Amino acid sequence: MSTDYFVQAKKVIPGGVNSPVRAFGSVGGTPVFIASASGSKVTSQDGRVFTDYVGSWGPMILGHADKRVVSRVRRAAERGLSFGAPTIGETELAELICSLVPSIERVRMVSSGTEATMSAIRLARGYTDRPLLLKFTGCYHGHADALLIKAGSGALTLGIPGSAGVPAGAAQDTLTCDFNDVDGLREVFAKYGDRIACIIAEPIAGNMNMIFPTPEFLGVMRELCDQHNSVLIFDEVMTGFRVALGGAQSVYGITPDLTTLGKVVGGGMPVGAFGGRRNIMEHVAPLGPVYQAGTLSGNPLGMAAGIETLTHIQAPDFYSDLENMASRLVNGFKDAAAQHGVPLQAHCMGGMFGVFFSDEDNINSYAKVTRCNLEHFKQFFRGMLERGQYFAPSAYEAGFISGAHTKADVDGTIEAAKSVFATF
Ligand code: KE4
Repeated sequence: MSTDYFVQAKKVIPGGVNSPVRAFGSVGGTPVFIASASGSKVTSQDGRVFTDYVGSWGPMILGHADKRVVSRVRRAAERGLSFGAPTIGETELAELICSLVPSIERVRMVSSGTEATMSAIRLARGYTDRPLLLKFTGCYHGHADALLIKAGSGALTLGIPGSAGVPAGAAQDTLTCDFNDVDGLREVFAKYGDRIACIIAEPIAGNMNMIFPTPEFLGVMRELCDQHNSVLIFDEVMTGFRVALGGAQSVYGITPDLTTLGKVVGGGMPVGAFGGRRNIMEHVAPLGPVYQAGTLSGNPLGMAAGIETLTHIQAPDFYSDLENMASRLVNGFKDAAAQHGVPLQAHCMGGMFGVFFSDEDNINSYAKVTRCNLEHFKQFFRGMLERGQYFAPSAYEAGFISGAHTKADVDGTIEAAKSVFATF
């Protein structure tokens, strides 16, 4: 059973997991040890099958073990795993990224979203010769010291929005503001504008569940960065190729100076990327003075998975089909909850969705998210797990649907939700 695997894992791995949010810390019980996955399903080490709405936290947009992706990765592996030298696969993925995200004129591959955001911030500081960065409460940009300030995702889940080990010197140059607080954002720039190197923002916040920007919020970021010559970084590690083919920036029509990518861009392999305006990116070594490097950056297997994934998400109707499936799910949840008098809000964009146990409508702030009913979430999470439905073990994470999810999958999930809500 998973309990035995967990006991064994904890003897050699802190908390038995290689990333905290996987530990089921906020929902209780033992994490499910996954043995395999295919399409919309994951299979546990003890043989249970679940319909999966985590998708490895976003990367598996085509579905698990997509035959085209696996085949390309296998062929790449047979030619060697890593060379530490340039390969044409890196150029091919870079060209794909630049073609799909027009604001990206030059792009550098790394091996995680954390590396992407960490590097983008160093680049913004080097380009502007300024120290301050501005992030938003509840947003998560990976675990680099300067970004573990009022962070979301696992940090928020575990109630540690900061972190031990981050010295004051690393945190002192990080300013924070509430997501969607336009007045607060203007005040911060009025006070610090000429020292702010960059804003880093999730254009749709996906690490305090899923929070949309208000109509003016992203535009005001762009206006203030232009006014103060600060760099606007959209962290699209989660939203990139997830909410739309061109990411959130293509939905809202706001052009950032830099974009960070992860998750989908690697199709399940360890790939991240940062890119943007040529005149900024040319400050990156070896062209410029901002150092950034990585032994496995541009790894051939990661490039193979990314190329195949970014190729197939361009299929006609891929995103409309994805959003139709996500809409079917969230509308099914809302109807099921209403039938049983369970306060629930839910929304989606592309293949990403958020579900909130709250009677407040228009959940558009960190404060509203933290007022959601955590006990209801735990009851939902555990009940759904018992019914073969695998959701993120945290009330502060978004959910994901893949191109492999079928109406039968989603209708089965909705039936399971009806059965769970009947127990509320
Ligand atoms: P990674 O270093 O985990 O590849 O990416 C960090 C990151 C950066 N930016 C955004 C917007 C992100 O969502 C993430 C990572 N997302 C979390 C899930 N919300 C990863 C899951 C985990 O930490 O295990």
